[in-house]
Amino acid sequence: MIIRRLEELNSNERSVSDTNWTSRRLLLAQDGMGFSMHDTILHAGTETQMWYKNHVEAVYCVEGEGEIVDLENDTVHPITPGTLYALDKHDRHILKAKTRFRMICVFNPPLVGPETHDDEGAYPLIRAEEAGARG
Ligand code: 9YT
Repeated sequence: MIIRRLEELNSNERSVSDTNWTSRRLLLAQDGMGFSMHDTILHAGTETQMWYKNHVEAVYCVEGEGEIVDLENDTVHPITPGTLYALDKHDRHILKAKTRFRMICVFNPPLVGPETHDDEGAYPLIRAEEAGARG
């Protein structure tokens, strides 16, 4: 069994930040669950364009207010606590945080740890074996 607490992740390599967000990576590929799980804070006022070509992702909002723009069909959906979106078709999208936004994110295949967005808003596909024994 794995027990892990958010406060343990805030100051180690499982806490990854990019310009618009900080992601605490609770479960990673090397934990052997078949998915990764992240507690992500998006900063107020930010707009982040993403396209997870290599992953599917489900995102559950637990704090804050904003919206998602589905760039596949130019629709906009409000996102508030209790709303889930699932990128089952690798959908290109923009996430707009009106306030500080807190999301629980699940990725398949799982992230291995250090990934940040590339120019297209994607994460590269890194296999756990390539990443070695990253914590
Ligand atoms: C909601 C959101 O930003 N999802 C992307 C994942 C997040 N940036 C992370 O955990 O790396």
